[in-house]
Amino acid sequence: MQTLDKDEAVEQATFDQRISDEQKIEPTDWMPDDYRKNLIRQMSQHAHSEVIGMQPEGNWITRAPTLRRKAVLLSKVQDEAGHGLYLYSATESLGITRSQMIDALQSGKAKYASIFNYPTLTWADIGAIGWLVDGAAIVNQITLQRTSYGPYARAMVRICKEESFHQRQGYEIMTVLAHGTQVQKQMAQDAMNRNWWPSLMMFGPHDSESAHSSRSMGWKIKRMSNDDLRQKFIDQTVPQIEALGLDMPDPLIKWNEERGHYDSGEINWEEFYQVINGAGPCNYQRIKHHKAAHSEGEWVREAVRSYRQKQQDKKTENAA
Ligand code: FAQ
Repeated sequence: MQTLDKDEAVEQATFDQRISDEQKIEPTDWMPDDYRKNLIRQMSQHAHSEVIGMQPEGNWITRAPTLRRKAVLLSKVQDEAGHGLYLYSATESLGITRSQMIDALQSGKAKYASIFNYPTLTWADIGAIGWLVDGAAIVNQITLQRTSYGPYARAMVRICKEESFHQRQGYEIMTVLAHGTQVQKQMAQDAMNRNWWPSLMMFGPHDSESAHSSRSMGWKIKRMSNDDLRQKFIDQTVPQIEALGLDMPDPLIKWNEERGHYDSGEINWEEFYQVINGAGPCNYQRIKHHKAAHSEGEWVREAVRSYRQKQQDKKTENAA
């Protein structure tokens, strides 16, 4: 027993040194149980966000205004499915199965990004999502390319490349609408106003209220705090709002010379906690749809299992 403790202490010291030296932790490396659990929590929630995030945009595929817009939106939504798949696979390398993760999502044990519990009321929401939601996701994910767990960091490199294309296509939709007719400009303004606060909520609670931040930062799973990331997003987005010629979604947005950042108003945290705890405008609908799609896909999983069994039986037969 004592030897085991000693071994573990050596493993822990090696792990700590690797984290401090900016080396990546790989699936076969020893890692503390809490590090593994925290990664499973964050990565699986990230994967769920990508997959649930397909729903609000999927709502407009059949109603996109032109063939070009439809083709682009279809590809974007497929990209999000791909991101979900890389992230589920990367999470599986930590010793959890995909079906355990899906169970956690469907039973409400695992969360997904709050933003996807809001409706997409007009075509302009598709522009606002690409611009603001993908924009906020990139600000966070660029830092996650330096996260300490190798498979997660590598997944982020590719995901960031695709998200930056998504962000540009969203901004292009907003540019066209903001420079279009009065009604189109109003649609752009309204979609931005509605998506602004939920986009800021994507970065999570204030640092002082963030349950996981200090440990995640210590392990270098997170590389920047929730509030610093949110500020970075605000600072980069305000000039884009000005360039679009839209009114600010928050009257308190103002450049602060002393801080070198934009000041802004306070998020409605009551709304945030309601949404992450299951009582947002579309939470019920999102999970209901996920369950239906998952159960309709059961025949595919069944076919894969039968095929695998057949291959296995053949191998055993040939070996006999
Ligand atoms: N929504 O202690 P913290 C995308 C939860 S990808 C829901 O600060 P942490 C692409 C948090 O989980 C968007 N829950 O947590 C796309 C925890 O609850 P728990 C997703 C939230 O982990 C674009 C509790 O509150 N990106 O959008 C939220 O240190 C367009 C306490 O919070 C990622 O997941 C929230 N906004 O920091 C797809 C990035 N905020 O688990 C389609 C990776 C907090 O104890 C279309 N994740 N919570 O039950 C992260 O960077 C972190 O997990 C944070 C939260 C920053 C989200």
